[in-house]
Amino acid sequence: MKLKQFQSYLKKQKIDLAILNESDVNTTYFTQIKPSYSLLLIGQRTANLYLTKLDKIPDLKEFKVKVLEKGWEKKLNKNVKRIGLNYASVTMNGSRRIKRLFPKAKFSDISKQLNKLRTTKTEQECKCINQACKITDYAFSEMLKNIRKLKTEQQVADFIDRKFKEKGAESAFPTIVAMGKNAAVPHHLTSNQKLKRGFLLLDFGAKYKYYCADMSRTIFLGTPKKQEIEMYNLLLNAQEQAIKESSQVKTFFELDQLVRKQLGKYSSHFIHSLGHGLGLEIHESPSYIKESKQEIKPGHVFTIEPGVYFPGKFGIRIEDTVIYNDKVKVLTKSKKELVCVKI
Ligand SMILES: [Mn+2]
Repeated sequence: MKLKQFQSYLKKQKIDLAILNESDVNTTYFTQIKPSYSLLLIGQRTANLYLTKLDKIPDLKEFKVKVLEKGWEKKLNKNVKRIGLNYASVTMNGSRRIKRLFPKAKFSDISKQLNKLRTTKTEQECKCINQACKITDYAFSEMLKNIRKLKTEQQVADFIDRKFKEKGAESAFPTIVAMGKNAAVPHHLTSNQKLKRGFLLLDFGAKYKYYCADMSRTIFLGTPKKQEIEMYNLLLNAQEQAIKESSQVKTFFELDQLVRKQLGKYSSHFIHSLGHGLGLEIHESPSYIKESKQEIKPGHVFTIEPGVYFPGKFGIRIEDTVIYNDKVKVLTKSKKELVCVKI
């Protein structure tokens, strides 16, 4: 992904070599593989991927793949003057080791550039994210068909995770299933709580070919009261309004503010930001926070997920993964009208 673009950045910045360490997700970005251990060395005209003997040696078009054997470092060109490191990922130990390999080199931070590349998704990335979203929709509809057989939060989560695996995917993050007052905690840890009357919040997403989807739906077990229906619809309207008006605003923060306005007196119960970018990671650029001043641009993939939380009582969140081109296209297509399940 975007190797040439990154190499021209290195040239412009007079960085001779960028080194990505073993756990850097950007190695997967450039190579579209995920070795168990690797070092990626990208020069202005070279790209070498070092692997251990433990992984299958892949056939990559844009990369020379080499094995980390004893003395591998002796073959490195020690004359590099400037090295780019991802300060957001490299550890103290890792950077010390690199400095020992290249004692004369100076170091620069390339983390901002890596984020910038990844913020605008390529067509191939969009395909993977779209597929991850489809699998997420599938898992949800299968779960709804089977919910009366499921007895606890954990059983619901396990069911969803199994459906991901069935489709060659995995969970992008631990599936959240939160019953009743548990849903007032936005990141509730799924437990053995029995299902009972009330709102049931589900927040889950498949990861397909390393790319994430993220969706939340809140359903009702039993028959909701008028007040409960009203609260749900208030939130749903705010979420759909945000989708509609995303092309009318400039920045992510403005979109966030729009939803708060819409929620009126309940906006104090909306205790997190409107969403986040996602791709290889479940949380990545772009960001909704005010300080980021990030504009909504074509190729951005992000979530729109307002929520309202009433401690000790219940919580509701409705979330879609979307892509922006000239307007927002919703990739998670599960229906959002309140689903009520007889218990
Ligand atoms: Mn999310």
